[in-house]
Amino acid sequence: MTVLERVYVALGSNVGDRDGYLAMARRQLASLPHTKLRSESTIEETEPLGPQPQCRYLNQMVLLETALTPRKLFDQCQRIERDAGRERRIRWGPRTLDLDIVRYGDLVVNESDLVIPHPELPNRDFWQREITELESHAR
Ligand code: PH2
Ligand code: MG
Ligand code: MG
Repeated sequence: MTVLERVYVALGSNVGDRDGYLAMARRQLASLPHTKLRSESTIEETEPLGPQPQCRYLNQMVLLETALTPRKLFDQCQRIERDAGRERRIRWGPRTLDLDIVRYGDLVVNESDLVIPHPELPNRDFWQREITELESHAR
C-alpha cells in the first residue's frame, strides 16, 4: 500500500501574468504522477519581502496528497518553475513563479538545498493564514 502524504506547497509570483503563472502551477501540480491536488486557498496580494523595489506578489497555498518523495516533489517544483521561465538571479528577488514545499506531513528534512518545514513559515503571516484556511476545509 502506498502512503499518501499531505503536503502544503506555497505558490508565489510577482512578475508578468501573475494569475496565469499560479493557474499554470496548479494545473501542473495536479497532473504530477501519484499526486492529487486536494484544495487551494484564496489568492492573496502581499507586499514584497526582500530587496526593494519589487512588485507585489500573488500568493496562494495548495494542499496536495502525494506518494512522491520530498526530493522528487522538489525536483518537479523546480521543473515547473523553469517551465514558467523562472530565472534565478537575486535571492528573494522578483520571480515569475516560486513553488516552495512548506510542510510535508510531519517530516523534517535538513538538506543543503531543501529544508522542511520551510524555515520562513514562522515569519510569513500570509502562509499561516492560507494553511489555516486549508485546514478549515480539510477532510
Ligand atoms: N517570496 C520570496 C521573497 N519575497 N514576498 C512576498 N510577499 N511573497 C513571497 O512569496 C515572497 C516574497 C522568496 O521566496
Ligand atoms: Mg520562496
Ligand atoms: Mg523557492
